[in-house]
Amino acid sequence: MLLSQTPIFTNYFIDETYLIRISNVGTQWSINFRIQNHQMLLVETEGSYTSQKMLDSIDIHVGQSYSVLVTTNQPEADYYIVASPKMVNTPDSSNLVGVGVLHYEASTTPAQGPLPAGPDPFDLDFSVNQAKSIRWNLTAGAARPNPQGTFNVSNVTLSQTFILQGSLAEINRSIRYTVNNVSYRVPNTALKLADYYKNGTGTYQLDAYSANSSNPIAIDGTFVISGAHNGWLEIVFKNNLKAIDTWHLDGFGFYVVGFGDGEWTPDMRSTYNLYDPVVRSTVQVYPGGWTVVYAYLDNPGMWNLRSQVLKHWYLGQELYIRVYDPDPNPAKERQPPSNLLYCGMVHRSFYSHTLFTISLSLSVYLCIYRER
Ligand SMILES: [Cu+2]
Repeated sequence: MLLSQTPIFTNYFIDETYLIRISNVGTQWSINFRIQNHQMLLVETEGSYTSQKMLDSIDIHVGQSYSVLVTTNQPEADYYIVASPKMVNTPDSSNLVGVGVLHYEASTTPAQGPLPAGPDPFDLDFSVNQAKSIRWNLTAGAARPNPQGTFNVSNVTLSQTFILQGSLAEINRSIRYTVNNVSYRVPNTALKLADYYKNGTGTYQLDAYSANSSNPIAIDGTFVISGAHNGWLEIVFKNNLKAIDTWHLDGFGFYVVGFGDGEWTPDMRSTYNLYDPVVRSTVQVYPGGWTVVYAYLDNPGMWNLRSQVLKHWYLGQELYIRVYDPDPNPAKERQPPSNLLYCGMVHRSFYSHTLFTISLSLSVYLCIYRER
């Protein structure tokens, strides 16, 4: 169901329980989602079973997904379904407010009254407290995240800590978004090609920018950090912006262990939830606050870490984590396909030229050898 100003009716039978999967596929606004007169039992997020919680409304940030169970235990009628943006005041008639209708099959009564009210859109405590309460379901008999079925991260040894601050900056008189004051510059050569054929030379320099502190000045750069293969990585996301940000990591689910306000310091580790953190792909970072995740880097590759808020991402708030495993076993990372497309600094003529040079030298050598 796409929530829009045009309500979409769906047939729900009374006294049944429905699973509703809700995704925020927007590009800018965090939303609060609710259904008039109905509660939702939260059961899943981004592939992980959550501890089950009855909710009146749920905050869903850009790029996030949840599953909820809804029981049609109300009088047969129609009920409003609402998705309203956070961090902005909107009247019910605003085109930023998505409205749908939950229609009981036998209903002849249209949805009535004002739209169900959600929390104050500026009440970030509501949002943070709800986020902290979303935890791994320790009793669901489902697949568990890596490695080897663990869900408890209280006794893992951290190999690395990244402290990444999302900010706004001006670079060459244009507005850019940055990570640690570096705005991502998309290189002419695809990173995997540059990595595989040229070890990055001419395209990026591994670990050229700090993964723990902000560059003294805001600059453009192709930001690639090395991640320790099979190590536990702690990522502290800091948000210097006035908006709620969300971060997504390709290649891994991460354990959401902490949210906080103001400065993050190592002392904050004592506040983490290491017992039952939920594993997900996308996490929100509140304005002026921080969010911490753990990721187990068992997947070799060149992985994108980015803001899911389109404006932030497009204007530079992203970087890559290079997780390298020298083992050529294709079960870990496949070799490039034979029909690989080349671009930028890596092109086919470069290889035919190299092959030509090699075969020419070889034939010259053979000639000289034969003449002896
Ligand atoms: Cu992804």
